[in-house]
Amino acid sequence: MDLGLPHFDAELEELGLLAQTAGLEPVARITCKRRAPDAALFVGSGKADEIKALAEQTGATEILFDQSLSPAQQRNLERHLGLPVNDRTLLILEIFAQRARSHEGKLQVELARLQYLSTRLVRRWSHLERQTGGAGVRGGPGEKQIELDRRMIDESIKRTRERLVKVKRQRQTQRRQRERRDTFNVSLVGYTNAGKSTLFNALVKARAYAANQLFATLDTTTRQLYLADAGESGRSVSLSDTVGFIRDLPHGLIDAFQATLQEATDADLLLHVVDAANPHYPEQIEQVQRVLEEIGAANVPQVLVFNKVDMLDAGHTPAAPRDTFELEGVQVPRVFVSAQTSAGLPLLRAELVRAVTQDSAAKAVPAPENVPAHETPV
Ligand SMILES: Nc1nc2c(ncn2[C@@H]2O[C@H](COP(=O)(O)OP(=O)(O)OP(=O)(O)O)[C@@H](O)[C@H]2O)c(=O)[nH]1
Ligand SMILES: [Mg+2]
Repeated sequence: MDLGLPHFDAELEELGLLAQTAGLEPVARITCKRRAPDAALFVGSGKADEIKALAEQTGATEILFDQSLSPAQQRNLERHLGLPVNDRTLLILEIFAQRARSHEGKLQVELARLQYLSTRLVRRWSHLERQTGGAGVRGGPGEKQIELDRRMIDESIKRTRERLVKVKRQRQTQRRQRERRDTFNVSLVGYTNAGKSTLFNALVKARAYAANQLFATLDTTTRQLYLADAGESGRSVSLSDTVGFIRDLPHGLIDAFQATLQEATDADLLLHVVDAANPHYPEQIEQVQRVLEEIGAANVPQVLVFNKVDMLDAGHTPAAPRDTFELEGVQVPRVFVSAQTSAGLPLLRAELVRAVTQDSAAKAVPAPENVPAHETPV
């Protein structure tokens, strides 16, 4: 069951898909309008009773909120409804925990979970601090316990970070080796479920896990892609498939997945894959742009790949298979493809060849000529 404002239909749909990805089955949804969330229950008590009745009627075993709940609201709701209550952030964390396969992925998820937990404790802690008398008496056992928990969590965060730094260092060594090989690095980015892995497989004839789920991919896979038409002897580029983005990606996750997301920051070119058959693709493009900014990849050149053209209705088929699309005031090349039927893939390859050739040309120019006269080369 989910809760949100009526005009956030798409967001509720996405919450449902997230729930399914986590192995839950949505049985009912309920929305409510409120000027401000209730401090104790998030919703009003009348609405809470309504949720309870609906849950009983549908046999729901868990309640999901699309919005973030404070620890107090979560506890109060669980008490009021007699069922476990979770929010979107927790759901995403749960999915990441289920999906993580590599050592690095597991460490990243663990770090995100610990960070989430630690913010909750901080809030609960300040909540207790404000009370004098009552349950959280100053210096009482509850307070000591929280301080103990805090210290343990801080310790775990520190340890997990250190382990991650080690793994990251290995990754960076690999990256440096790649740079030495003078490879052109292409990264697939895009909203979750846009078809990145399917496109990756179609381009490099690999078999990365693709599924109609959110966050099917958590770990980065990289393969060489040979472009016969690039230059006299052809050239190979390295193509990486990586984790998908989603609106309001929990902040701890961005931080924890920095190493994985770094793949995009270090790329020479981003193939920004868009699910063109999803009516909400403009919002999804915007969300992806926001994450790219956050990880410092906003200035990496992009090619927009409008995927799933095989699913477009007759009235919505593109006028031209290749054009440009305005992205934050910049005209970006756009190609329409279907990763599933391979339609448009030759055009996409041609786009890659163009980018690689341009890059080679730029690199072929002797360095001093690249420097404007008024600047001193260092
Ligand atoms: N009809 C159609 N379906 C596609 C196409 N490309 C991908 N799909 C489907 O879309 C779903 C998601 O594809 P994935 O390749 O797993 O998407 P992704 O972007 O890698 O998703 P995450 O790893 O979860 O972020 C799968 O069910 C694919 O079969 C396409 O061109 N046409
Ligand atoms: Mg994928």
